[in-house]
Amino acid sequence: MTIQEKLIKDIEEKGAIFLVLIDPDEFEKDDLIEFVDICSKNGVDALLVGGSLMVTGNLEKTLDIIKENCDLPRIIFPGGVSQVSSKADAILFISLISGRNGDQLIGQHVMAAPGILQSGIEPISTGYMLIESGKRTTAEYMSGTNPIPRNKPEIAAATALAAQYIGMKLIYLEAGSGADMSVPEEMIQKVSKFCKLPLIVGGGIRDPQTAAKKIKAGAKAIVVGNYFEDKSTWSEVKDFAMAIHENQSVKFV
Ligand code: 1GP
Repeated sequence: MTIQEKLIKDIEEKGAIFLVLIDPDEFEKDDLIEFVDICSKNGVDALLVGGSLMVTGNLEKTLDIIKENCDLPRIIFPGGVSQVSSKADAILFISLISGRNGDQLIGQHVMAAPGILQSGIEPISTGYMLIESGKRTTAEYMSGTNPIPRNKPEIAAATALAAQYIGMKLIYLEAGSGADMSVPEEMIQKVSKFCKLPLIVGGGIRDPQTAAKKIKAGAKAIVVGNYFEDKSTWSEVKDFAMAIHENQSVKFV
């Protein structure tokens, strides 16, 4: 079974899935060992690994530590073309479809594709949309693009539908790591009504209640990163998982 098939199967069984984002720049080895153990025992469905900057270049080391300490799928969430590694299980092959920067739509992909083939990891085609969330985010700045205005759900819905027609496999609505405001429920509702691809929502989600609201609106995967960079929050991993898995199961056709 591919990682994409496993994610879909988990969504169908649990209603929605819980993805934790690990930024290799933010974790010391001992903390990482402890944290991934907590994740694997408390309902996290897969780990995303990556970051917009990756200052320390610890991607491979981080992937190794995760593999040694838990069985969760490791999916690279790349901030750039250098973030490809055979030590992962899969990579979100992201096109920044909210923007009009050709390099982020296809240019980086051309450079990354041979390395992905060589690494043997599974690329998962993902339509990635930045959504306005208060302050300007790292992702907006680094990509040189404008986000979709948060009061324009119809633009997000049309963009997601276009990605579905193009043949992408997942949609990711992104408010940005540590965003002041998460993706609005109204937008999630509209996108999930128009587009039949599994919808990932992340950025600025800091409590299980907010995660549950996104699921109720139609999200099929919730990403939490920044909030778990403070050890004192790790006891809440289970609460997030329960809030996210609580809902009815679904079937993708
Ligand atoms: C960022 O969507 C992810 O790319 C997660 O966001 O770090 O704010 O949880 P947070």
